[in-house]
Amino acid sequence: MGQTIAEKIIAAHLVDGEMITGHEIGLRIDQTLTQDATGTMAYLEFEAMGVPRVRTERSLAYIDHNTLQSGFENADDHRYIQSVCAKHGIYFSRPGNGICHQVHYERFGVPGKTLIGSDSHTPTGGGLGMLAIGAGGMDVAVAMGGGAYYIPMPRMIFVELTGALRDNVSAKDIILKVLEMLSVKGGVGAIVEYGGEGARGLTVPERCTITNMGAELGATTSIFPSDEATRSFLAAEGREGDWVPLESDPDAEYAERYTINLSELEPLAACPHSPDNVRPVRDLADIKVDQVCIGSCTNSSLSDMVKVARMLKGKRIADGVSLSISPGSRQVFSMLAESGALTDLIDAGARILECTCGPCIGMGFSPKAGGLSLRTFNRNFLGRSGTKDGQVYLVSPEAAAASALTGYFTDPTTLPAAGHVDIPEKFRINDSGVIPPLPASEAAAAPVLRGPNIKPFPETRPLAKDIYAEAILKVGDNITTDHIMPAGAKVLPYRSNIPKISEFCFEVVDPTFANRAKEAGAGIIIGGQNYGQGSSREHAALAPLYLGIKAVVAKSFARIHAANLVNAGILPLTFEDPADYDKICQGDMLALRNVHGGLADGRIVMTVMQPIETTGSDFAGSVETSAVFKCEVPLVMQLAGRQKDILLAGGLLKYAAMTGANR
Ligand code: MIC
Ligand code: SF4
Repeated sequence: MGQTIAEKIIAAHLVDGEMITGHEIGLRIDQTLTQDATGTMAYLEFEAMGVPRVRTERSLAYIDHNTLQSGFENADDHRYIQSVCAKHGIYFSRPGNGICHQVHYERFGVPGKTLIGSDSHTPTGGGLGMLAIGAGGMDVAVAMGGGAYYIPMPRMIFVELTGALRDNVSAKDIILKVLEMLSVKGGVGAIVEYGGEGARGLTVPERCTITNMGAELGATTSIFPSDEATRSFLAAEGREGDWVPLESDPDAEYAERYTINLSELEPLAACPHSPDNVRPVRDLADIKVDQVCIGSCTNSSLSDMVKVARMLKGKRIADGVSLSISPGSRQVFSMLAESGALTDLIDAGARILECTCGPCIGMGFSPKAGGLSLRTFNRNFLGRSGTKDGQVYLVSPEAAAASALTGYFTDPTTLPAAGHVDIPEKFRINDSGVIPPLPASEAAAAPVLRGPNIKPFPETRPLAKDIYAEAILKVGDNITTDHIMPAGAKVLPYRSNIPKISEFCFEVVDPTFANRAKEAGAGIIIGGQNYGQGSSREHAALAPLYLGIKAVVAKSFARIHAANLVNAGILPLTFEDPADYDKICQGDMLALRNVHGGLADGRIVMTVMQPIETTGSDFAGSVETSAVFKCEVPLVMQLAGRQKDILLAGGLLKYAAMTGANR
């Protein structure tokens, strides 16, 4: 039987397991990346493993998420990461050098290689024909130490692109269409491969827009063939030698197939507060816009920026709009400057921000109260912009530029065409923003520099035999890691300080949660479908761990978050019958007995008790609580054997130390 592109790369990197859909497989990892917001933890974990030098072909640490440095905390994190990199064989991309995913595909990504990154948009590299997967920091730490990376073998989805994009319709509209078709859950457990005539006509940066936002489908990753377009992109980056051809076999089998005719596609927008809440831009026409943000790892390539500059050239943005532009990398920024396009953007009234994530993760540029913000980004989750009632819509750069000009939602196909932007013959190459590690001979003596904000990661514990805990929080479907562990300018400085950051846990959902959980000492969270979608941040597991959360019971989980829970030693459980979700109320007392036996069986029955308040018999009339039996709820533990062992050991780091999994 023929193979898909992903199956070929998996087969070439398989070190454990069989390629049977749903079965756990272990992959050899060629490259890793981290960013600063997840990187400090990942490197603390890597240090704890005691491996002197990374064992990958190439590992990089990017500083791109938190560069505000309002206080010593971020600067300390940057310095810590830089010193770890120098010592342990990791390349360090300085703040201002660009957003990790953009810089990585420009300068380091290689078709056919495996990459894992402690950021959920690592699949961006799939636009270059890499098998690029987002992971938790601990998994990245283990991979840096030479250990395998484990995932359930994904099913294969094929999206055939036919026809060609019309003027001012763009790659962003393709992925928004896929999100409309498949939803934020449609890609869970799958790799999405793109092909067909329409795919061949897309440049690498356009492909990377699509693979980037495949993360919002919940997909393990997305991938394009490595073809002539890939070769010319790499040649323009001075890296033609990295090119290898890659395509699926004609008789490759896919679990699902979809077709999108690009000629019929129109500009789309994802409406608040979910990337799959997609509507045509023309339906939203005439809604007033307060701010427009262009950039992020989805849409900050040179061609994205040049198109915007062409549309804005000689014009002025509307008085009621504030426009920010964050070029994706120093390469993009310097080429915009050199070509004069930057002047067109500045003259039109744009505010030029650093080459970082910026507003995408709420690092400044939050909209006004209730403000409507049009963004070329990939996520519009509640509160992520930094303004709780901000209304964030996700659009293409063309729709963003058109709307910035008019001050209202504007279908860009009603304006003159921005035209196609070809890949230049040569990009401007300047790698001075990437600092290589010290040679091994000097590394041993090099110090690791820690500031006072850098605290050790919380103690994980071997899985308890019995768990008795309160249903400390009950939440609905599609809870994102932005709900669990918010980001933004106020919280990000504490990414290396779990005790402090845990104070913000679930803040947007229930500001009393952190205190209640800590006081209770033990808690279980009840969730709906797709619990933990979004970011790879393991803080969404480590903060609950610190607050005493023992298990999360949900209708279903997002892949990276479920893995992070296991890595932190928290039990992820799913309802055998999703209707049982309705039987549990926040505040109920829950009992899981003989958890180890349940783990072995893959199933456990949870006893639910309802607390009742009884007035105590003492003279003070104090209130006491006792509980009465309510029901029993069967739960499933959908875990691979290795994950069970990780839980029993008390998390991935302890497991790796016991088994030498990182050796
Ligand atoms: C995101 O887009 O949500 C982030 C911020 O890049 C996260 C990583 C993080 O929380 O640090 C992600 O996507 O994994
Ligand atoms: Fe940064 Fe936003 Fe991309 Fe996350 S999605 S890596 S915050 S630009």
